[in-house]
Amino acid sequence: MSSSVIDFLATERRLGTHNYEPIGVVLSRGEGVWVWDTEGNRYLDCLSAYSAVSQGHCHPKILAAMVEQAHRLTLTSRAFHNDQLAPFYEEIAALTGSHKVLPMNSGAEAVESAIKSVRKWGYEVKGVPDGQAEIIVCADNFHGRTLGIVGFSTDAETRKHFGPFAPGFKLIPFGDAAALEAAIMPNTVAFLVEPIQGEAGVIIPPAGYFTKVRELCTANNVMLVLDEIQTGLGRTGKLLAEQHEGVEADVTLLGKALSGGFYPVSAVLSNNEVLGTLKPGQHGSTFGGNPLACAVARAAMRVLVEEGMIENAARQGARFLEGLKDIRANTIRDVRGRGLMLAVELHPEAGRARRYCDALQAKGILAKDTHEHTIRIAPPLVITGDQVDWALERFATTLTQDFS
Ligand code: IF1
Repeated sequence: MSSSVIDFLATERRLGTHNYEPIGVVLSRGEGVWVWDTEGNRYLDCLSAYSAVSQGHCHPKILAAMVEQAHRLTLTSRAFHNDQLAPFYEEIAALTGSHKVLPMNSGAEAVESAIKSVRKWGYEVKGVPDGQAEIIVCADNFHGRTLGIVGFSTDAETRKHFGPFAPGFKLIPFGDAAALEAAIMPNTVAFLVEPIQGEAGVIIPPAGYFTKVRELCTANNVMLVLDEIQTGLGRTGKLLAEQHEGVEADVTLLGKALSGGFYPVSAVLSNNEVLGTLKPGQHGSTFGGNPLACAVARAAMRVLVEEGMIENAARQGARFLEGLKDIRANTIRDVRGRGLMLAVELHPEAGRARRYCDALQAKGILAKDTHEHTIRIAPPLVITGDQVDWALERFATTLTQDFS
């Protein structure tokens, strides 16, 4: 490792908070599916910043929109109107079929905002006694890192020594509609769930699960809140993962690729019944709905659709999944995915997934492990068939490599 890389890492260790254990690479440039490190080595990015760079690194049209807007107006706060917010509302509502939009910044902020909104709806519309609203969530969920959210995490590392936590959440197993039915009580206001559990290791629910979930939520006047922050905007081969299930959420959360990786932009998408409960002064954010965020998000949504990225994710995702399934390696326990949201789960005796990610790095692929034994694979949605094949060759040699 060159001295400059060691300097970067030493400085990060000396001054930075050690809340990540990154793969040993210092990146300095990105373009499309490729990133380069400070030594000039090129890598195919199979993480896309956890699905935030779905449009490919430094997409020129999103960049141009950002630069153009940055020269004009970046932030006004919502104390004043700006000329990008209404067009952003129009375009995101048209794209997703939503009727009301709440613009926020990080994904966790969108999740927290949704929790506040459905609780308020519960008290003021459904008639739940004040302070008694319950929200059902799933084991192995990942919805962000704020105190409210980690309070209902089942991952010890995510919540250890951060308490005390807020009440009002009930845990059920993911993928089990009967458990949801049994958990719904008169004070239940919402079911908050990922269409596919990302951090848990790309866990896809049984066919028909969300159809039953939708029926149960409708029958019990419970808001279905789908966290599409990772699965949304084409990642699974459809605009929204809910479309694979043929259902419509009452509240949909977007983030990450909503900006193409240029800027923190998230949104809560719903209707007036839910978001209409938020009155002036009851919720907000300094940067939420700022003109720069809106201009970037408008461009990010535009290129996603105009450049056929969603269809490409379906096509190349199928190719990638088939190719992974064709790899004959006794290290592989399971291969799963939908669109370009894929994962390879290793047998525990194959060793930690991190070791395989390090080996992939040496072959020019950047991928990230999750929960010890799973390698998640999520390249930008602009990946070509040839690039998928190039990646598959390297996954095949790495997964059949003897690390003993
Ligand atoms: C980290 C995980 C992924 C998300 C879903 C909300 C959020 C996320 C489904 C919050 C964010 C990020 C957070 C980042 C790593 C990454 C992650 F490993 F943490 F779990 F993708 F799987 N809903 N996920 O995936 O959005 O506030 O981050 O904008 O915290 O390490 P955010």
